Amino acid sequence: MLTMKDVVREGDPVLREIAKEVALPASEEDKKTLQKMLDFVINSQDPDIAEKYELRPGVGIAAPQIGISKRMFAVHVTDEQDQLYSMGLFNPKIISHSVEETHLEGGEGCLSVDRDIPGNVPRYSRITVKGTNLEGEEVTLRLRGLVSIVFQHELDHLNGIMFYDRIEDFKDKLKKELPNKV
Ligand code: UDB
Ligand code: ZN
Repeated sequence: MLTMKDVVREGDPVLREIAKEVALPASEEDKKTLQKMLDFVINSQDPDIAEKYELRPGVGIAAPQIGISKRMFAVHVTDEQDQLYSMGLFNPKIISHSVEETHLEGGEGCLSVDRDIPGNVPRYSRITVKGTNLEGEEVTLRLRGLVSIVFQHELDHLNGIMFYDRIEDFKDKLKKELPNKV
């Protein structure tokens, strides 16, 4: 069973790598790993298990976060209409997205980041994602709201991007543009 000890933290170079495509059909080993990641997020949301193993209640985890630079992630998250998205995906890809952007009120955190980093993280409001699930089926998902933000956060991990890379730091921007004025 995966615990927080298995979660690599900020500063580990694996979090900055571009993860490699998973060869399909997925090997038994890759399926086992992805199922363990899904079990981790499910377990982390069970109050008794979370307390016993000191798990942070997570909604998603990407393979680089357990030190495996492969394009796969697991999510266990309920949308605003009470629909549960509980799945592992191999080689997920955004095939289209809205122009409109959104952000999580109160910013984002990350299982691999042990500090609070405030600021809005701009995300697409709506995305269409394609990938292959643990059953080996190709799936296409049209997502919005929290679920869409979780998928985008996990997809970023596969491309070496951390949520705070996307925070618009207006002060820093201003410093670069108007160094004499700040
Ligand atoms: C999380 N959970 O799992 F808006 F019901 C975060 C942690 C880092 C705080 C545990 C989270 O945001 N839960 C949440 C948010 C809501 C409503 C709700 C539960 N992740 C997963 C992660 O680090 N994956 O790599 C961070 C999230 C920030 C935005 C999406 C993923
Ligand atoms: Zn994260």
